[in-house]
Amino acid sequence: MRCFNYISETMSQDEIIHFQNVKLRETIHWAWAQNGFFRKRYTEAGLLRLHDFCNAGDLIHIPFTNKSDFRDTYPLGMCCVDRHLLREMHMSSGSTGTAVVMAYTSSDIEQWAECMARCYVMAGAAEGNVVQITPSFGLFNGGFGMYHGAQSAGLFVVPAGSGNTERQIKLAKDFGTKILCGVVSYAVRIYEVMTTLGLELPDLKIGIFGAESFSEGMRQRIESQLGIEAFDIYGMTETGGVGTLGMDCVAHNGIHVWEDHYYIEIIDPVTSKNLPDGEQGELVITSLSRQAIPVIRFRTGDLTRVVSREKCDCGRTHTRIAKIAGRTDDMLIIKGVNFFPQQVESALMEIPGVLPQYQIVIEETDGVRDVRINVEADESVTGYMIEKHLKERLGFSPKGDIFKQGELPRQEDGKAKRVIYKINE
Ligand code: DLL
Repeated sequence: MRCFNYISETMSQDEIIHFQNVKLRETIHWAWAQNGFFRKRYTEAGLLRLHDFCNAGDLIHIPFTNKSDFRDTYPLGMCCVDRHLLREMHMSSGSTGTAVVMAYTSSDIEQWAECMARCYVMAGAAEGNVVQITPSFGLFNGGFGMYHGAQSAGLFVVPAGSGNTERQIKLAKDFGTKILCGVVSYAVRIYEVMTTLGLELPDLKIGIFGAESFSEGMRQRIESQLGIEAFDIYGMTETGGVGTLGMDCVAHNGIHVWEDHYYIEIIDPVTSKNLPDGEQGELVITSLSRQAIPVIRFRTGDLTRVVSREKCDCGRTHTRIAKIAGRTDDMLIIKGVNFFPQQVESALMEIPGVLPQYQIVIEETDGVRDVRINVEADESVTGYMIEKHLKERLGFSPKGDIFKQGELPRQEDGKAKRVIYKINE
């Protein structure tokens, strides 16, 4: 078994717990000492003396943080170091348009690179392999994170950035790209452009994709289309970017969270109470080694569950969580039925002949919501087939239209917009 950091990736759960307790204390104390935002929060919650915080069991006394805290303190109100120690920043605007900023010291960049390098090696990357990075190199954390990690893992980077898909395919052929990285929908786009233009498939081996809804059905489609093994990489601006929260391994049975860098909790999104392993809830993260902007009990909004804390077949010991099932703020309620966009994706990918381009259109007329599911499919697929399958899977049968390949809008840059809201006046 090859690891980027064998000792850290295979330490026993007892060692992990001990290590986490030490690092949790350090992080809580660090934030208290360095930034009034955290001090005020702790004090308001009744934590008057730092010595009251001893180990993970005391976390329940620490208040949660969330995206609004980042937005309210824009740009650097939660920063815990002197500004002259900052070396990089990234930012996500999210659907509301208000920015969430993450800033990095050089130690934070090293920590990010280490997490991302572990992901590359976990996927099978070896020194000198060519990695093509397709997210943009800009405020979005995807491009730079994949770059920092590739440098640490000793890979040869083709920093293609976003868009210009025809050139991406040529680069992959000319430079012998082995590892293709990007957002999920871009993997679909690359295959589509290849087939539309009749281009020959580059000899790719590994795909590392994330940043969006990524059903198992979609993962398998991408694998068979591009002839690669596809991995589900996870991370977010607030935790330090792509790869910080881990990836699935060759066993493809859950995402290994880098637990020596992040402490995870799963809570009931409504009651905020901690849930036992196995139950789906909202993922809450406390960073253990981030300097500039640590996250403390950060409510990610992402829904998942603990799959296993046992040693994995791959030899790694870090806890596995399930694929992200959706976001707490993504849940759609139509005519009394609750569902997540990813459930629609999973159901659609089960229908042979349905292509991986779809839209969930929420129409609201006089305050009443309805949904249409538009999807691209080949001629063998009928509207009845889709309605019947969605009824079986979701419990209701939304109407929608079938489009030919290439008819639904595409995005070459950033995350695909799958859910569209239309208010009819
Ligand atoms: O999307 C980081 C990233 C870049 C991950 C490239 C993977 C690949 P943000 O823009 O801050 O950062 O968005 C973070 O995207 O809270 C999830 O809701 C979603 N997300 C990220 N990875 C996955 C995934 C990047 N593998 C938000 N599966 C997160 C499902 C994901 N959702």
